[in-house]
This record gives sequence, C-alpha cells and structure tokens, in this order.
Amino acid sequence: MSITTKQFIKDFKAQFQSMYAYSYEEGSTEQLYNALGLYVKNQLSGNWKETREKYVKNSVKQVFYFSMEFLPGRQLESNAYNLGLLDTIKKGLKEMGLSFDELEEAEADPALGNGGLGRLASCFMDSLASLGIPGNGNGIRYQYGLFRQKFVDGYQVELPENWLRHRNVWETRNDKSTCMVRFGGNVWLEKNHLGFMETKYENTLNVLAVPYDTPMVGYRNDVVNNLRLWSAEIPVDEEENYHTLEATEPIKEITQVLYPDDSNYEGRLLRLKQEYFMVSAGVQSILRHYRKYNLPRKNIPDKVAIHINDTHPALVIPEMMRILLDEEHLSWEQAWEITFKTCSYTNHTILREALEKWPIDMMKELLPRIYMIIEEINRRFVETTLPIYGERLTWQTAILQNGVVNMAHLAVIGSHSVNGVAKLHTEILMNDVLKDFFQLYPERFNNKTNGITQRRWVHLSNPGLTKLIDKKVGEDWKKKPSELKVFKGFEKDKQTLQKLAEIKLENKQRLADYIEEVQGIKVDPKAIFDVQIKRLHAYKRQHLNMLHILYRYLEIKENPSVDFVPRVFIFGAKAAPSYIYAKQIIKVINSLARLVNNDPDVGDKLKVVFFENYGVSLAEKIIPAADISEQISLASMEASGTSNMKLMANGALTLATLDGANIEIKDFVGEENMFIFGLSSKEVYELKAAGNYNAREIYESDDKLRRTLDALTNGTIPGLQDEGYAIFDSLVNYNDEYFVLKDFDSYVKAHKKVDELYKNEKEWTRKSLLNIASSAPFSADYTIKRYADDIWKAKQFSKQGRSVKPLDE
Ligand code: 4GP
Repeated sequence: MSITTKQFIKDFKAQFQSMYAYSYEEGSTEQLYNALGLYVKNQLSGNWKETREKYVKNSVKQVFYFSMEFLPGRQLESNAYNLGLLDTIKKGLKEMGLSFDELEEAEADPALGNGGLGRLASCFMDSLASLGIPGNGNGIRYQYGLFRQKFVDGYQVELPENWLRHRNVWETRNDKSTCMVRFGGNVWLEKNHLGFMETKYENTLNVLAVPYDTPMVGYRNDVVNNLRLWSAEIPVDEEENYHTLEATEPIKEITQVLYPDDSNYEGRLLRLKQEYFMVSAGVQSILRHYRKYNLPRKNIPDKVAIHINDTHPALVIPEMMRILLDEEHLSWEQAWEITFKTCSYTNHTILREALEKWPIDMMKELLPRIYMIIEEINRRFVETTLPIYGERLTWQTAILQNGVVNMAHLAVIGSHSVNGVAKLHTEILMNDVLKDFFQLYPERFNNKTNGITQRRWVHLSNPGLTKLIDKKVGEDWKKKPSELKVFKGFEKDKQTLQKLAEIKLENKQRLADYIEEVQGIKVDPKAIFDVQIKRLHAYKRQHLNMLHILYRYLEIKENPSVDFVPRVFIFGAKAAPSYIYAKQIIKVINSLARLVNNDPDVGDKLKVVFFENYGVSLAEKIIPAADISEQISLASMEASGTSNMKLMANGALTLATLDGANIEIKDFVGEENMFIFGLSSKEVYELKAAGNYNAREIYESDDKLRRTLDALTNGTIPGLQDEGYAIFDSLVNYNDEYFVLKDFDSYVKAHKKVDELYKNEKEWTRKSLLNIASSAPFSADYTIKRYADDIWKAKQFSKQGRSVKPLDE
C-alpha cells in the first residue's frame, strides 16, 4: 500500500476531527492513538471485505482455529507494518510533532491468554494471513483478561485487567451474525408429524452470542483474515425476564473473565460454560457460513477444517454432531464422517492436570443434549474397539471413565489428526501420554514443531538487527525466512560482528534505561543479560535459576574477587492465582533480588530484575536485549517452548536442557553454539522408573548445594516468611519432583562456560550470529504451511486469485 506522507497527514487530521470534533493538537495521547488506529483500520477494511468475498466466491477451503486463548499483543504497529504504511505514518506523525512510540504505548495489550498456547495461536493468525491461507480464529472476548500482576512486598497480587476500559479500535461488533447458545433445562427426543426425530428443549438458559471481528493482516499481500471473538448477552426478546442486575449475572459472567477460579465447583462450571459457549457459537456460525457455498453437507470437510487448540474446545465434536443430527437431520454415520474429517487436535502439554476431565454430572446438567451425544460416541467407540483390542485398551481409552468425561479422549477419537508441538513432545505423546491411542490409531499422530512470527519478534521488535540483516543478505528473508541462512556467511566478517555487537549493546542500553525507569534498578549494559521469561511453574524450574543466583551471591560474599562476569538475571512470569508454590518462588526471587541488588559487596557482579506483569509488550522489549536464553525445564516436561525460538532469533545463546524444541535448536545451530546441561528425557524416564532418586543424599553430599539450600532457611534472605522453607522442603524433604538438585551441578558448570565465552566478545558474537542465521526453521510460516498441507489440506490463496509460491523448507 503506498500513501504519501502529505496524504497521511491530511487523512489523519480529518480522522481525528471527525471523531473528536476538535483539532489534533488538543488531543490526548489516547485520543490520538484511537484516531490513528481507526485510520489504519480504514486502510485495511477494503481488503478485509474483499478477502472474505473472494473466499466465498471461489469456494475455498477455510480453516477455523478454535482457541480459548489468543495473545495478539498490540496491533497498531504490526498492522501498519504488514500493510506497508509504518514508515509513512512514523514520518507523518513526526512532521506533526507527534511520536509514534508514544501513541503506541496507549494501546492496551490484550491479555486474553496465559502463555505459550495463546501466543502461538496469535503467531499462527499472523502466518495464516501472511501466507494467504484462508484461516480464521475463533475465541472468547473476555471482558477482563488474565490478571494484572503487581508485586507488593515481593508477593504477587492479582488485579483485574480491564483491557476494554478504553475503546478497542480493532474490533467490529457484528450484530448480523449473532447465534443463540442453550444451557441446562430438559431435553428429549420426539417424533414429529413427518416422522423425523426432533429434539425438544424446555427451561433452558438462552444466551445470545455476539461476535466481535478483528482483522488479521497479512504481510504486504492484501489479505486480511478474521479473528472472531464471542461475547455473551441477554437475548433481545428475553430482556423482559431479567428484572434485576443480579438476574443477568449467569449470562454476563460467561465472557467476563479468562480462567475463573477453578478451586471451587462454581468456577469449574463456569469454565465449562465458557468452553461450550465459544464452541457452539463458532460451529453454528461456520455451518451457517457454509450454506453460502451451496454445496451438499457431505462436502463440509472439503471446505472447512476446524482445529481444536488443546482440549478446551473439544466440545466442537459433539456440537457439530448435534447440529448435523438435530438441525440438519443427517444420520449418525453421515454426521460422524463429516465431523471426524473436519476436526483436528493439538496437544500442548503433558501435565496431567491440564488434560481436562469434567464430572459427568456437571456435563449432564449443564449440557444435557451434548452429554447424550458424548454418551453415544463413547458407546459406539467401545462397541467397535472392544472386539478388536480387548478390555484393557478399550477402557483405558474410553471417553467416559470413573464418573468423568475425558476431553483428551474425546478430542482424539473425534479428530482425524492429533499432533504434538515439538519432536520430543510428539514422541512422548505416542510412547507415554497417549500411547494407548497410538496403538489404536497410529496414522492420526504427527508432529508439528511450533514456530514464531519473525515479523513481530524480529522485524518490529529488533529494527537494528533487521536493518543489518537486510544490508548483508538483502530483504528476501522477510518473505522467505530460509534466506536467513545466507547470514551465516558473515560469521567471520569482523565488521559484521562488530556491528552486531553494537546493536545488541544498544538494545541492552535501552532495556537498562527501562529497568531503571520502572524498577529503579541500575544495571550495567555490558553485563550478561540472562533472561527467563515464561509462566511460573515448578517444571519450568525458575527455582533452579534462583538457586544458582543464590549460589553466586554466597560465593561473592565469601570471596569478593571471585571470577564471575557481571550478570543481570531477568525474570518475567505470572503464577496462577491458586498455585501457592509458584507464588512462593516469586516471593523468594523478589526477596533475593532485593538482597543482592542492595549489597555493596556485590556491585555490578550480580543484579536481579523481576518484571511485573509479564506479557507480549514486555517480551518485545526484553528479547532483543537478551544474551542468554534460559530454557531449563526438566527434560520431557516442556512441550516445546516458544520464547526459546524468539530469543534465538534475536541472537541470545540458549542455556538449556534437552527438552521440547531446545532439541531442534541444537539440531539447527549445533551443540557448540549453545550451553546444554542436565538430564536427558531418557534419563529422566529411567530415574523415575528406577524409583530410587534420593534428593536428600545429593543435598548432604554436595557442600556448595547444601550451603545454598540452607541459605533459604537460615535468615540469609531477609523478608521471607515461610517461603524459603517451603522450597527447601519440597526439594529436600519431599524428594524434589522435578530433579532440581540432580541437575544443579551441571547447571552451575554450564554457567561457568557462559562466563568464559563472554570474555571473548568476538567468539560470543560469532555464535550469536550463527543462532540468528539458524533460526529460520522456526518461522511460524513454515509451521503453518505444514499444518495446511498435512492436516487441513488448505491451500494458499491470494486476493488476486493466484496461488502464492509455496515456501521452501
Ligand atoms: C504451552 C507449552 O507449555 C509450551 O511448551 C508450548 O510451547 C506452548 O504451549 C505452545 O505449544 N502450553 C500452554 C498450556 O500454554 O496452557 O498448556
């Protein structure tokens, strides 16, 4: 899209005036941001409309990515960039005496997700549009996102995240496409006068699902796909039944908050309501849209692919069956074939607690018709499996077991494809977590290693690096990431290395300024910036990182001239509100940070920064400045990880266990260009099977470790209540579930190697360059192309009706 600066200024002024009826000079930052956002949205609305129309006109197959979470990040810069307008806008604003960066900060960062899974969904949206693949998102428009994290005296406090407080310029409320979703009541089947079985309902709670559509803009290709988020409202013709505010609560609460408190029955019930609400509205709207194709229903799988992102949207399967049976009057066999061919499922975690199970009674009461259908799916599954595979396998894979509905089982049975998100993770699914299903349906299993969009995570967040790569290898890598490998040719080029080191230092200086501004901590940009940013969870082992910091602190205290290269340890992490242990880890890290940062004996040798409220926007600031990427989960536990990919693409060296996609990082960049430590997943499995792990023995036999662990409880860290004891206990007295003590020694040694290498700036930078140049395979464009080819059978389709050249590997 090409627009002159002059034209932009004229249009932007007009936009502002039409919205606020006074001149832009008087506008607040927020008003200016709103006007700019709407200006950009106007620029893309033509393509948005045309993309939608072309898809229907050409009867193309469309993908619908169902996810309870999306973490899109701020959209102004990314949309303007993908449209090719960013430079003009920046220049125009500057001429008007305004700053783009300042306006951008006024945009809310929608926290409609937890972490990896939600951010992956948004990277996928970006890649789908950029590849010109007809792909839509389907989710919930939570009024409040994931809580806003604050630290009070080092403790995590959760505040409501009212991201919609100011208007959201990107969304378009689409009243024309509302759906009705039914909960509870009584359901029965009755023959009607034509002899059809009809489903009758009484006393149901009817909820109006209102879609809010958000444009997903492709990179310089005129494609704009759609992200549809649903909001719950009272049906207009039922308004008179809701006399009090209180009476409206059961409806309003459905889309009020992401992750209701699941420590009680009400909270869990609400979560199930949310899942069905999103699924039912989504499937209804897809099947309604399909009618525009004027094709028989048996062709649905040729034109529609529905992707189930983790088990949360697995009710897609019975909901699709319900509509095809009850409303379209297909036979069970016909409906099942269509549903099965349409649906595919991705698993994102092996944590048992995340594989959802709903009490049958809850499901029956909340979703009586859906439960009837699940029962029938299960009955037929048992009927066909039992004679072939026998009792054990059948009952272990059944959907209904011990009073619960097993959602992972439902998802696998009702999907033609099941995938994990990194090679190791898929192997673990096949050999452990879903091994019984792998025996039944080996052909359904496949791996799709995660990816990230370089557009947001390199082009936009690291403009210095982007410019350098452009200069060295040309701009082709932006459309064809594999071209990045050409950058490897510069590993020995002194000038390039020097420039790369300068860019990193500038990024670090910027982050150092930001740290001082928001945390009041002064850090030396020349120190190693060592970053661990991800959800707080025991398996991710932030406490291993903490123990190593504590170990270094004690070493420095004992011998102030110890040979440690100055290091800034940077954390960003939220803990689930009911996850006490994770919150205790946060408190200990914060207290340790206070101790270390204020101890004059320590000086610049050691600083600890724990950012509040980690999210996409913060990640964009931290990642370009990172030297070390901490990926230290216990091997076998992290499905893939994606911060590992983002950090690598920005030239951080990975310090990692051989877990998740770290293994593939090693395959691409080479073991010698990262720091690997700890048990392998095979060793973890063996150690678990042997059952003879003895954490106390390690504690007692390793002096350094013992001294470090004792410092958790002997008053070394001021300000702790019982948090130090809790961690000590879990590691020493409760035998260290995640083998922190077992891996500690090799972790410390790996850190020593980091210090050694950092002393050789040229060699460090060379390895950094090799990491950047080897990161192309983690482009989400490739990941999405593989999903499209192998699972969805969806083709690239550009607005002009020509197909885009497939990306090479
Ligand atoms: C995460 C996994 O923990 C992470 O390893 C993976 O990279 C990411 O999904 C995307 O696949 N899982 C979740 C979750 O976020 O909620 O289960």
